Amino acid sequence: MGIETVAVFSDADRKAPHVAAADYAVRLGPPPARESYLSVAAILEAARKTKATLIHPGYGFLAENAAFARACSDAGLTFVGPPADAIEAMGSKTGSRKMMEAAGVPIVPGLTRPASTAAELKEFGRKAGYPILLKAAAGGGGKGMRRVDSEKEIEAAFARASSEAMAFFNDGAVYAEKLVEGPRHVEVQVIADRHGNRLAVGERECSLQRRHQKVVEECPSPVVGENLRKRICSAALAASAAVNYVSCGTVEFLLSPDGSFYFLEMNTRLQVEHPVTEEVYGVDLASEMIAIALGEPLSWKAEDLRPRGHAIECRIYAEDPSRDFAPSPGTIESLRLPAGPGVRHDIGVEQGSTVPIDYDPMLGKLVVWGPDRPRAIRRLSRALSEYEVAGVETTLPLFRRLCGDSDFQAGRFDVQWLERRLASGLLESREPSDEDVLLAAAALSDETAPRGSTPAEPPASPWRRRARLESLRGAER
Ligand code: MV4
Repeated sequence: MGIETVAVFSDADRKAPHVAAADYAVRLGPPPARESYLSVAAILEAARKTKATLIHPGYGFLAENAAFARACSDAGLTFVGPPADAIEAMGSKTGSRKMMEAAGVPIVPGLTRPASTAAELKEFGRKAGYPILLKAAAGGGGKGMRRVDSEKEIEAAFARASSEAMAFFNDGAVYAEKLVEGPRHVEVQVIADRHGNRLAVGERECSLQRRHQKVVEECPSPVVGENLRKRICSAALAASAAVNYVSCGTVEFLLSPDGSFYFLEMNTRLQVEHPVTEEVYGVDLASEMIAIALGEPLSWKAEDLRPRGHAIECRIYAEDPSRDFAPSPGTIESLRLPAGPGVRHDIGVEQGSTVPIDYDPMLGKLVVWGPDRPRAIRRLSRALSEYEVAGVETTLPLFRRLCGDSDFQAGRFDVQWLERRLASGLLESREPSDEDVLLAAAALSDETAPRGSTPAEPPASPWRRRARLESLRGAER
């Protein structure tokens, strides 16, 4: 865009690639986020010192903080994101449900205001039928959520949900919804400019989650056809119009196995998984967001937005899947990235980078595009087999296993599938083949080879193994 950039960094990120990539860089403070990336004063001071005019908040930290958006405007800076009022309106679950109902956007049957007594919840349970779900009104991310299967559990569930909501959000308000069984998480990308133009850029499938953290995202959803896409996109546009939304945003829906969908919440920011939409729709959401903030009209029309092929994103974390996803901080000793057509890396580290314990340990995202879903999976599988990270454990082995899973290949999963599949041994070794047995025997008879059981990842192809053997023989000669 020809715009000079200023990176901000904490002491933990002084050597991070984004610092070197930007035209200027400003230190915010020590590693704790409160004193650096979450410090509004430090960020505004960095902008003042460098005479910045725009601030892009990214997708963490202050990205959905209405007070920060206002502080930017008050300081004469352009916040690259939605109006503070839209952030606020979507911040309350009960408040946003009420607005969505009024705007004709389907919401999960349930209350649109917090329950003040257990009796109100019982009345809803009797009317709607069990199971129901208690949720924190201020919540999100599944915190303070509680399933209730019968009236006799209400009192205890209400007390626990309420105290959990208090602990997490400093707001004990709780409401109830009918439980949707076996749902998928499907979300719609919306974008709007300051001139009243508003577009939906298709949906993303985000059902593959663990502890309410997305792990793999796709565009399009394998279960959304043209008809459903039209309906869910028009619901998302109505949702964003109801709060006068401007900029990039995402409307999350629960998609029931019976084909009905319900508004869950709206994320008033650019999301981590936006690249899959960019790959399939051929757009650049981040630069469009900046253009919108500068007052420009949307650069595409609805007719320009046609999905092409299929994209899949894997979130690569410095976590050890074989140890219940324990964080694995340390130094990236070596890094080899796969390349080729349809392979994209959005990555924040390089060889020699340290992964601090201070922040979310996402190293980067591998995004693969293919002409259709089966070919995107094959390309992903090949890219994963070439991807090498040494020095820290990563979630790569999980993705390698996933590519070989028949439910994943068939697109047959709901929001709980990944956790169930991890519990049923997704990461464990398969039945060893004859070849595996021979290799294990060879390893046992070799004093220098590491002892161990069957490899936890699919074996390399016989061709590759042969090539490695050949090269070892060559080294001996
Ligand atoms: C639900 C639900 C089933 N029925 N609401 C979890 C986080 C929050 N954003 C909404 N969540 C859910 N709400 C009703 N009425 C199931 C979930 C849910 C879920 C939703 C999206 C992605 C992953 C999830 C994992 C477990 C439960």
